[in-house]
Amino acid sequence: HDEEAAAKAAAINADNGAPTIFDKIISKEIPSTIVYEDDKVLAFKDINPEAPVHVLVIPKFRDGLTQLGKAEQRHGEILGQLLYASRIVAEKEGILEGFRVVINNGPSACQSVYHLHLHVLGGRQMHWPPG
Ligand code: D5M
Repeated sequence: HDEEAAAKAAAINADNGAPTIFDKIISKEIPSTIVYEDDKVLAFKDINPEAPVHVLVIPKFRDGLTQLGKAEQRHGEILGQLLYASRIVAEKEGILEGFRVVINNGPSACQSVYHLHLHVLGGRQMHWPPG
């Protein structure tokens, strides 16, 4: 249906190396509510929150990481920094006691933006399994 078609179109664009909306968030051409920032990582509130706390953590330099499935050995350091930044976000947002980190990889997982991002979710009781 529509959601899947949009996700597949986005995946094709990603394979072409097309910029994404996150480049404009990093350059601050598009405003966002920044929760944490350092020289490698940016964390900002998701525009369509699925929980009281919903923050996206992204690398400032995509470096081929359109999605987790494209990760290579050389990405190990930034992958670790992203995961650690998600913990900093959880603490800043007051959800260190219970939070979830999600990466949607590819069309069948409903990835819509092809610039790697971690979703940090919390502030309510989370459920398992996810949909
Ligand atoms: O998640 C992509 C996420 O990106 C989705 O939850 C909406 C969010 N998004 C898209 N545009 C914006 C802007 N402009 N600001 C903040 N958040 C945004 P995925 O895992 O690819 O489905």
